[in-house]
Amino acid sequence: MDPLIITCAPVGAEVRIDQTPHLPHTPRLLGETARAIQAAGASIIHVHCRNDDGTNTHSVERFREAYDAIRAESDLIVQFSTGGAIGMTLAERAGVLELRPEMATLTCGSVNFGDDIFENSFPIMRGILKKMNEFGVRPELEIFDKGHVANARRLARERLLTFPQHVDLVLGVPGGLEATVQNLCDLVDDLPEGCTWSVAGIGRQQLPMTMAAIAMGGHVRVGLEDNLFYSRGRLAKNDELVARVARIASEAGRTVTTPDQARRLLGLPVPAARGEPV
Ligand code: KMH
Ligand code: ZN
Repeated sequence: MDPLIITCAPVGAEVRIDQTPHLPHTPRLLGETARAIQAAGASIIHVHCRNDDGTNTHSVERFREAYDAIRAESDLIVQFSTGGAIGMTLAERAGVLELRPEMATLTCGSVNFGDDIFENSFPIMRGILKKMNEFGVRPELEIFDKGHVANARRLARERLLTFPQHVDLVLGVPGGLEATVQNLCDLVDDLPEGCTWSVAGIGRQQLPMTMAAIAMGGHVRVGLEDNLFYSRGRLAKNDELVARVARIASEAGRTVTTPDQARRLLGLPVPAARGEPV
């Protein structure tokens, strides 16, 4: 099996700052988190931004500050969210792509999201992909439900996307596909040839989905975006969630990637400044 790529999603858009003292809601805190999660074994950081008061923002300026802070503290692959928060417009969600992060998410279809709807109509997905293609940003395909894989194939037929790609299977969102090993296997079977994949299990499903992915040869996403708790009643820190994945992987005989090893596995350029082939 390939070494394990750990993605950390440390912020998200749904967790409130009064729910946990561990949410890195400012660029400075994101920089500190980047350093800590890389030391713990993460290779990719999935970025959402907040204002100082904890409210959501997708302002280009705030993302620029966050990007600079993460870059100053780590070599992590920086993956921007284009999902943002429920209700953001296409222009807001796609605007941050002008900063040319190495990766950004593309959610491949609409999905019920608790009592809300996370809207990803074909016009929205096309709009995001056009900006990704314009700015040379690699998508990570976010799959919340079975039909989302078919939607991604349709976007490929429209020549807005090529395969293989890296895919994140987000399981256990209230309204999306449930986090079961059977569902995970079905989705993985359905992915286009050559795709790499990780799984994000929501809430208490984070740990079992992590273990399944490690055993199956997939990759793993953890972080406070998906799960607030380390164990029952005990709030998690992002770096300790990452460290736990690395420990379990090690017990199972899988090493974790460095960020540059992850870049090679995903076919992303390795920065020449580190003496690696581009
Ligand atoms: N916050 C969710 C509505 C993404 O980052 O691209 C969307 C989300 C997906 O988190
Ligand atoms: Zn996200």
